[in-house]
Amino acid sequence: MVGRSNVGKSSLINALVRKTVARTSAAPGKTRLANFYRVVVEPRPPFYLVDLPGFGYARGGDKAREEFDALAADYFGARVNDPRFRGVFVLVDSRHPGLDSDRRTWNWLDSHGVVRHVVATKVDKLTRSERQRHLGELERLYSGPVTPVSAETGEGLDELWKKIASLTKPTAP
Ligand SMILES: Nc1nc2c(ncn2[C@@H]2O[C@H](COP(=O)(O)OP(=O)(O)OP(=O)(O)O)[C@@H](O)[C@H]2O)c(=O)[nH]1
Ligand SMILES: [Mg+2]
Repeated sequence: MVGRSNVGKSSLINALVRKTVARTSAAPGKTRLANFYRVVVEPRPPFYLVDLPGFGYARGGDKAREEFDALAADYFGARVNDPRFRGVFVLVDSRHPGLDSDRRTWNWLDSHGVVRHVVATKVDKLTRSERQRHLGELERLYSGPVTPVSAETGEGLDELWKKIASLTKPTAP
């Protein structure tokens, strides 16, 4: 799970596994380390969901940003060529489509050949007309399908599980 601070990465993990495993907070900058969650859905082989610290967290100043950049470079640098690393969900806040920092992250992942998918969070907060407008805007900006989700109402979690299942399929030997 990759995305700006406070976009709902940790909440989405909790919603997916229907259990509070990840710490969440109304204030940005909650998750400070990469957290690995081993998920077992019988009879499939276990896999890991990874909750990364958010980017764009201003309060910690340059130091917090440097720390995240270093962690991200370290995290992805060490994994992009590892076949066990299956891809990234880029979480964007459905209320704010088209933020530069989200676009930069998407492009960075693209340039490193990372399999990625856009997840629009907090859709429960959108009005009906915003929903249509913002989701359309996101699909246009990211040139492809976007999965709208809400950790609050559970919307989109089934679709996300399907996506996870296809990403984590065992590869042929
Ligand atoms: N209404 C609504 N609120 C949400 C949703 N998902 C997360 N939130 C709220 O958004 C805030 C941030 O959620 P987190 O899951 O901690 O965000 P994060 O991306 O892990 O943040 P960092 O760890 O700081 O990077 C919390 O107050 C959550 O309750 C959602 O789908 N709907
Ligand atoms: Mg978090």
